[in-house]
Amino acid sequence: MKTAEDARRRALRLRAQIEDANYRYYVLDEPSIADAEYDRLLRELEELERAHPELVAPDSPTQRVGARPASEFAEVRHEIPMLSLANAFRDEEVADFVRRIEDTLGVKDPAFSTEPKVDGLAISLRYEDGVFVRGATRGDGTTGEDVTANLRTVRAVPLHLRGHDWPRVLEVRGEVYMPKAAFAAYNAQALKRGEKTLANPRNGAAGSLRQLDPQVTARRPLAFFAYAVGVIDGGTLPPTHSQTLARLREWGFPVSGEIGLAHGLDGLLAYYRRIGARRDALPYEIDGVVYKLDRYDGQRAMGFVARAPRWALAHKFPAQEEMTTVEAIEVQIGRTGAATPVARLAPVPVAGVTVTNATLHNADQVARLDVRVGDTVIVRRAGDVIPEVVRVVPERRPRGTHPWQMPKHCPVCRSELVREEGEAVWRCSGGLYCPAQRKESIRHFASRRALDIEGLGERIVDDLVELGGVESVADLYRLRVDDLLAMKRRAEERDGTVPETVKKGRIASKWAENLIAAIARSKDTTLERFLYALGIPEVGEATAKALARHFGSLDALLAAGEAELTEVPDIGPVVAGCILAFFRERHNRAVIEALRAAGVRWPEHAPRRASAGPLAGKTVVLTGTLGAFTRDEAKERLEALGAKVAGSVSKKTSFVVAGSEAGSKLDKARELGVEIWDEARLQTFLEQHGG
Ligand code: JCF
Repeated sequence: MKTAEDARRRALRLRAQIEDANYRYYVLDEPSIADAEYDRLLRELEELERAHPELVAPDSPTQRVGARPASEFAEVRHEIPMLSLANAFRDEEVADFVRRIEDTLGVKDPAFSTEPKVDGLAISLRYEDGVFVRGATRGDGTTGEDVTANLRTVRAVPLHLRGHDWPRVLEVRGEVYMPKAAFAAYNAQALKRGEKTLANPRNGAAGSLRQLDPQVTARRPLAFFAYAVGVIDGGTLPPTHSQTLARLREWGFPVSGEIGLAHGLDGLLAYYRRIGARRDALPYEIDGVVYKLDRYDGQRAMGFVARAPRWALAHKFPAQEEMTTVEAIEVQIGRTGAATPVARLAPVPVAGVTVTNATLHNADQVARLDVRVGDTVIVRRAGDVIPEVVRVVPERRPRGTHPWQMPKHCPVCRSELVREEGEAVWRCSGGLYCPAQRKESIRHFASRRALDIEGLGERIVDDLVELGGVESVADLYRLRVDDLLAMKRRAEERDGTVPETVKKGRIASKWAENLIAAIARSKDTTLERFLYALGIPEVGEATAKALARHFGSLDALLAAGEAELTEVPDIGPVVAGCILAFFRERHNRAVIEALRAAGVRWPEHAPRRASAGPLAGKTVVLTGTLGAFTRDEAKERLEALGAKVAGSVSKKTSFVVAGSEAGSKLDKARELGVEIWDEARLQTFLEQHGG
């Protein structure tokens, strides 16, 4: 039985570990422990606090969730108003801004703190004696809403400050946002479950913070960047904004890693272009950059106009959303037959590119948005992703429109479109009879990360399938220069274009020779690329790599059943089922044999057969901290002896290796009567078996 003192000490230690993990993840951007480990620490702390309620403190990490739903938000008056920023779109406007500061202050090329302008929701966080006491939205700048309970659920918001020398009262301002990846993952899940999707990361952040039930907010993957200080009392700040941001970081607040210091107009514009070029690569949405005069004495001298400071400017990027009309809704058939509705749009420039098509994802999405032919819609193009329809503008709907419906038949091969139970996608049932699926599978096979056949572009694949007699990827390797030239002549006749093959015979034959050479070069490949190129459903690059590593040769893989397949790390019954179904298909077997016969080849090695090692057929779970090796090392060594290392304990677990501070998995193992090894036993075993 643990004494109260033991429990208190353990709780302190757990809190420190959890807070440290948060700090490393959100502030330093260097994750230090796995999600599962984090969850385990948090669960242990929860259990401890449940057994010893006197240990619960408002700033314990367990208090991030748990507050009860509210019926409304209280108002919060901002002691110092939360201002907005003046906007600029053109370089000249930035020049005016800089000139005004230079003229007023009588300085040349002053220093500016520069940062990306994150597309989220502005909030204020109040700390008293280092403890988070209140969080509020910006609202109209004077009065916001008290969303303390919701902000507590945001792990990037510190519940108490780190370090030292913070003012007794400190109000930190910043932006709550939803990272792009978290937004995409959230929507993918929501679509699967048939729930409402979020329109964009910004709405995601705003909507999540305005949930009356903090439990809902807690499930939304929100993050936070600090960018300014409001009220302070009982302490001082450094003389510049950039130093203040560095201080905030030390106190535990995430600050954007893209922050910089720039001098004069040229420095600002260079920063704008640099961030603009990196925009798509950033893990969060931004709509511009913010310049702030760095010195606070300069800021005070500049003062304010109306609602915005004269010492700061938001330099915006061109809009990524525009309005246009839907001229038609068509269905595109992908490699696996998935039918994707696509809106054909009146051409509209969006952030510098003319958009004429936008994806509608699937039939459910069309129904949810209720997009109809004739509608005016908002389209969005975020970086390199496919443009999408965000929403309909209902006021602009013309009379006499009808809800859209998925057609009954494939627009390409007329086969029936079918939908599996519980699936969001409709598929063409034509299989490889459908030219659209054949074309897509050839494109995939030839793509850069697959067999990488240079010059086998979109148009040529269309022509090869329609006019070149190419039925499957295996036919590519039978093509000769003459076949390509004949195909091109037929394409020219069909299109009524000037026959280049006649006019510039030499050039045309050069093109054909190059393509034939590229096809020939692609024969020398790797098993991993080959497996990926086959386009087996659910087998992406990572799975192809794992399969190649595990089985070593195609024949070993072809001979594998479900039991052998699920021995491969990260392959479960669903993926195994897809692989088996693919290889069971006679046509697929024939294509593979034809490819091998044509000379497609790769180096092979003996299978890393699990059934060979002393731990063959055993499933092992690792928990707690091991002293002598990292988790990954232990996993690798166990796998080398034939074990499958799993993440959770079940009746099928052969044994659990428990390091120090093992928690719920160890409890589960005890509960189920699963064998438990300590680290010493594992070490002895590995030594004895040369693992
Ligand atoms: O990232 C932002 N959205 C952002 C908004 C950054 C800032 O530095 C801001 C802001 C709004 C007002 N600064 C102020 C004064």
